[in-house]
Formats: sequence, structure tokens, C-alpha cells
Amino acid sequence: MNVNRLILGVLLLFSAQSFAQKGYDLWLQYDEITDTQLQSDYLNKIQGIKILGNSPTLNVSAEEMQTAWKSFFGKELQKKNSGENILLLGQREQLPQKLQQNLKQDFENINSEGYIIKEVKFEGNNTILITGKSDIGVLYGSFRLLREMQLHNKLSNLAITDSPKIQKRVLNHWDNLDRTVERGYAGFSIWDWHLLPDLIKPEYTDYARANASIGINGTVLTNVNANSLVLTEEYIKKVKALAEVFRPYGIQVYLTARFSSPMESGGLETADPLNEEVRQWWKDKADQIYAEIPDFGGFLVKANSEGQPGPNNYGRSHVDGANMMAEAVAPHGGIVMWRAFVYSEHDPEDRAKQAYSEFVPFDGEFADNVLLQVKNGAIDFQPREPFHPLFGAMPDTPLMMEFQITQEYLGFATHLVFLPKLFEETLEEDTYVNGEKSTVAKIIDGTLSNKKLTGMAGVANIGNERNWTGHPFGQANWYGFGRLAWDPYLSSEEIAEEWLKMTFTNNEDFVEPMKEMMLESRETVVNYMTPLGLHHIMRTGHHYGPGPWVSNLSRPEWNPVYYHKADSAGIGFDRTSSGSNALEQYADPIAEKYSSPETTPEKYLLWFHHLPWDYEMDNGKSLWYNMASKYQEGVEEVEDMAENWNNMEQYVDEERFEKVSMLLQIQLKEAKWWRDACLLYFQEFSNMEMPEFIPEPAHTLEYYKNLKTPYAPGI
Ligand code: GCV
Repeated sequence: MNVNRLILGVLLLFSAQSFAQKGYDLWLQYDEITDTQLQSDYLNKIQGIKILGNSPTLNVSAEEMQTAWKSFFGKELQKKNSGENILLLGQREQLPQKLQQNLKQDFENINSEGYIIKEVKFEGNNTILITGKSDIGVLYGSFRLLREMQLHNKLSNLAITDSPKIQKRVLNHWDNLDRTVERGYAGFSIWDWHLLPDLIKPEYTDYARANASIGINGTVLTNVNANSLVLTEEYIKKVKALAEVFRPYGIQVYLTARFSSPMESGGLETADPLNEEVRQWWKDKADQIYAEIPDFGGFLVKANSEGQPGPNNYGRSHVDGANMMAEAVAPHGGIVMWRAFVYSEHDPEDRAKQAYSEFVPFDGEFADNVLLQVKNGAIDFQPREPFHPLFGAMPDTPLMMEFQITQEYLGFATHLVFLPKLFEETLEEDTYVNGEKSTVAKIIDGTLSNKKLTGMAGVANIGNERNWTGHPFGQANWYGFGRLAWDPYLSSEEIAEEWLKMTFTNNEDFVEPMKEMMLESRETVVNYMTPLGLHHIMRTGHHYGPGPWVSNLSRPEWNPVYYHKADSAGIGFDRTSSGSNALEQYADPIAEKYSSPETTPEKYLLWFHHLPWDYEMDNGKSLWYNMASKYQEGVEEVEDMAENWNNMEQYVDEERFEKVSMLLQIQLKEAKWWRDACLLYFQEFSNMEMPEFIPEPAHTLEYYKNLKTPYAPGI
């Protein structure tokens, strides 16, 4: 090979790797600061670093500063003992008494994980101090300062205090021990169980760094459809190895506990929660885990749901089950996150009502270290659902939010959908349970009824793809979940802007149009999948693509026809008093307002009402016409997204640009598939003409019905 070709080859390889690295580096790009004024402002303001104290967490804070400095400025941040304009890192106890005294008010304003970033005098010199009541506060403060710099904000007169508003900010991995991921679309599990505890991959540290940078402080490593093997000695050692990597980053490890574990891995004959031997088994198991992992977070449990065993198998209640496990972990400071996602094929009641009926009678009976983990809506992570009626209905029980970051029902890792918009919509909903402004956010952060234990969980979209999430924009959903778990009152707009700037570029010509695109993307997916309150009309099993016609599954509530109820008289699920009366589970102002279609927000119309096809909507047109126009709008919006992205080539590296371009084309193809399949199917019932703006479908309804994709990912 001649030398030039060799050099070219090496260069190409190098640039390909650095592009791939960009995807891997998530929002922690720390792009070079090229604006000379900004660069000199920053370098004047911070001329060295001093760390007070010594701990693994302080070490990773200092390392992060160095990583960022090399990337921002191409040089190290010098360690200095004293002098002007030093960055000083240390928790309260390490500060001189006088400084502690001066910051008394600031310290009163933060909690144990909060931070203070402030310009102070230290040994007579101007200093930027990052402090908190704990080392982890210092780490969070360090990431905050670096975020300010990534956003190109000025560092003058710094005085920032911030604390997380929610205590348990947890990712839920639905990862199996064989490394498949239920509803995972970004490759296999990042946990290499086979080689743990001996092989510690750098990805584990980078995962922890990324999470700490947004304040996530817990991770449930395993699927809620649990395998009791993970509670055996062999696996506890593997879990311990991960916990050790995560500890400096303030991340606690949790496991899913299969309710029948005492039988499967303990050899007992029962798993009855009131049986003494069973109770002892769980206590011993907890002792065994805590002996290896002293800061183990606790258990997440899916019980008596979708075939998982639980206390009901023994005629016992969810409280009996949850409290038994809570008792086992309580002496160690652990918690139990007990899922409220229950519904039964033997219960003829509307699925949307079942969790409320099951749990509300037990309000106030759960042990103090139990959080009831409730999905944002009463069915299942749909593109749009009204908030779950359990929020507000159990004032004496701490409720934890469960959002789904992985896009099971929103186009997998193929569709660009910015989920913080969906999360924000739920958090802002007013439950009215204590009068106006009783928002879901206030229930989750505990302020509405003074709860001590609070939490938010996000079902992770992470796999072993080089860029973690498959779709480059999927990273924004991980980022946004973390930011909202820290502060559920943040706006999705602010989150989108931060993420775009940190991940791509600060150039406003990129940030503004892309922010708009992200903010609209959630409504777009609702439009082309489930407009006007439709829900769960995906194909079954893998949930890939439209399947409103499916009606042959054994469990009625697994069939899309159960949810849309289309017939010649109309479409929609009547949840008013003339139907399932799910509305009665909401507080009066909502129950009343939504009882009539005229006063129900259009976005929830068919969630609560079964309406005639010619029902006249606000714009004077029929329901059928409006439905068709929503589907069409969705498709056109994806066309716009693709076009907007095409104008961004100059701001994005080639690899991410090309990948997003191709994914948007697939999204467009699938949006058309949704539109054509759903409209052709529903037209059979409406018997009305296709409005003129709907193009001729590419295929017949039969064609769409016969499509098979047995290997769609994520099962
Ligand atoms: C982990 C839905 C999903 C299941 C998931 C379940 C749950 O039904 O399709 O894959 O199981 O929710 O949240 O437990």
C-alpha cells in the first residue's frame, strides 16, 4: 500500500472513530470553546483547582473537571494550593469555620444532595466555591458548573443553589440476565453478566457519569418480569461489582425481586407473605445482600400482574406482600418500590379502572419504606393518556411516578419523539384533589400531602449500541427524564435547549429550529398513531406498527378492538356514567367536565366517549373528517421534520447527521403506514368518504392486516 493511501486510511479511521465517539459522549461533549472572549473570561475566572478533602466522589469531581478542561481549552486545570481565582471543591465540613458561617443561609436552602456554587473569599483570595452538605452535592455542583460552561453562560457574580426536589431518581432497566432487553431497541443489555464480576467495562463508569451529571441516583438493574437467579450468591457478587463502580457517582443499585424467589431459589414450599419461614427467608436474603452491598437501595416488585406471582396467589393483599419485603430491608435503610401496574383478565371491569380499585382501599396501610410506583397513565405508556387516577387518590401513601423512556408504543428507537413534553404534560395536570393547583408534580415531590419519601422512575432506553440509545435524539429522553426527576417543574423547552447545546452546538441557527422540532415531535406521533384520545391500537406482542383490527387474543384487554370500540354507530371508549364510569375515579371538576364530549379536551375525546362518526367537532367538521385530518397532519409534520433536519447538515458531524436523516425517512414511511392502515380500517365502520386531502393509500387494508414482523425487537 502506498504511504498516502495508508495516511488517508488512518485519517478516515480516526475521523470515523471520533464521530462514533460523539454519539457515545452523550451530552457531555465539552466542545472546544472557540470564542476568544468567552475563553479568556473563563480562563481568567478559573486559573486552578483545589480540592478540600479526599474521597472517591471528590476524585471523580476533580477528574471530570480535568476531562472538561482538556476538551474546552486543550489543557489541564492546574492544581494549586492557594492564590487568586481558584476553583475550590469541598463539602461543608471541610470549609473553614468562617466560610461555613458566611454561607449559613445558603446551606439552609439546600438539602443533603444539593449544592452551592458561589464566588467567595478564601484565604483572602477571590474563589469560586462548589460545596454542599455531602460529597455528592459537590459532584452535582461540579456537573452544574460544567453545564453552565457548555451553555456558554457567563461566570460572573456566580451564586447558584439547587437541590433535587425528588429523593429517589431511578432508572428501571427491563434487562434480562441473558442480556435481552424487554422493550429495548438499542441492542443488548449493557450489563455483561457472564463476565461480571471480573470484567469491569469502561461503559459502566461512563453510564454512571452520565447519570450523575443529570442527578439520577439509582438504577434497578433487572427486568420487573424478574428472574430469581439474580438473588443468588453468584449474582449478588456480580451486582456488587457494579455497585462499586457506581458508588462514587452517588448511584445506588436496586434489584427486581420475584415474589416466588423463596420457592425458586430458597427451596421453600410457599411464598405466602404471612408464612414465618418465608418472611425469614426475605430477611436473610436482605442481610446477605447488604453484607456485600451496604448501600443497596432495595427491591422493585411487579406482583400479580401479567402472569407474575404475588401475594394474591395466597389470598393475601398487595400490602401484605409489600410490607413483608419492606420489613426485610428496613433495618438496612432500604426501600421497596411496589408497582401498581395490575389488571386481570378475569376482571370484567374496564382495565383503566382496575389499579385504582385494587389499591385505594389500602391507602395508609403500606410501611413507611414502601413507595407505590404508578405509571403516568392508567393503561400503558401510550402516546397520550390522561394522568393515572391513582394520583391524588391515595393521600396517605407515597406515590412514585413511572415514566417509560424506551419508546415501546412510540416508534421504538426509530422515531424522533421528545418525551419530556409528554412527561411535562402529566406532571402539570391538575388533579384538583386539594382544590386547584393540586398538580401531579406536587404529589410526586411530596409537597401536596407532606410526604417524606418521594421518587420518580424511568424505564431506560439504554443498550449496548455505541451511542447508548440507538436514535441520537433518544439521548434527549434519558437526559430529560433525569432533569425532570431532579426538578419536576422544569419546562420541556428549557430541557430541549440545554440538551441541544450540550450535545450538538450552541449555534442559534441550529438550536432554535431543532428545539421547535423536538417540542412538536410528541404531538406529531400522537397525530399519526393515536389522535383524539385513541389508544392501544398497535399490533400486539411487539407493538410495532398499527393493528386496530386485532381481536383474536385470549385476553380481551390485549386486543386493540377493546380500546377503540369502533362500530357503525361510532368510535371511542365510553368511560362516562353510561359506560365504564372510569371518570368517577377522578376528582369532581374533572369528572364533571369530562362527562360531556363538548367540555372534554379534544385530545382526550375518544378516551372518554364513544361518539358518532358524524359528531360535529369545534371546527364544525365531523369526527371522521377530523380524525383523517389529524393522521394527515402527523404525516406532514414528519415531512417537515425531515426537511428541517436536512438544512442542518453544516452544524452536525456526518455520522449523526446521516443517521438521523435515514431514521426520519423510516419514521415518515411508518407514519404513512399508520395513517393508511388506520383510516382504511376505520372507514369500514364510518362508511364515509375519505376526505380529499388524504392521498390514495399505497396498499389495501388486507395488505396491512397481513403484514408480519415476527422478529420486531424488544420482546
Ligand atoms: C415489563 C407492558 C409491556 C410489558 C411490561 C409491562 C410492565 O405490558 O408491554 O413488556 O413488562 O408493561 O410494565 O410490567
